[in-house]
Amino acid sequence: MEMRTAGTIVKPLLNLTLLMGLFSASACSLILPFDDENGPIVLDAAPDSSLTEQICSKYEDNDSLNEAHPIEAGSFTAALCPAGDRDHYAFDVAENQDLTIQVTFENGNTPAGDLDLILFSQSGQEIAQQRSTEDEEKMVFSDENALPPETYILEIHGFNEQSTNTYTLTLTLQ
Ligand SMILES: [Ca+2]
Ligand SMILES: [Ca+2]
Repeated sequence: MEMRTAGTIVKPLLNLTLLMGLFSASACSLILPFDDENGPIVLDAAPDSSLTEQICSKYEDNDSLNEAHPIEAGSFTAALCPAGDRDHYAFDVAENQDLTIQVTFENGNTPAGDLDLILFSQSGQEIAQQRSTEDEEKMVFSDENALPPETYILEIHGFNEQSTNTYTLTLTLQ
């Protein structure tokens, strides 16, 4: 009789353990929808298919001020990729010359695609920054704001270390 009593005590405990197992299993499945919600964010952050190896390597290596790729007035398309890339371009401004720097791209309203600018002097001193959430970043130095004649270095970088994008840089000197 004592053994049976003991048995009836053990069985409910086992059943309780099973129930707890089922509960925790269902609790685990409740976590999955959160993973699904994170999914679209990762998809948005993924670089688009236009980021080919060819355009990612254009004018590289140019990740530091010392490696700035020399350019002249005109327009070209390059890209910030892979993630964490920084592009530097060096150009000369002559006496009494107005300078306009225009960088256009798409998805500037998302961290994944937003690009920003910094202009440095040749010695590496920061002159100006341009950061918006538009699909265009523009710097204008004209008339009383014209820059002294010198070599300048433009840095194009992402909003964060995950930002990648193609861009068109137009440099106007007149
Ligand atoms: Ca690049
Ligand atoms: Ca680069």
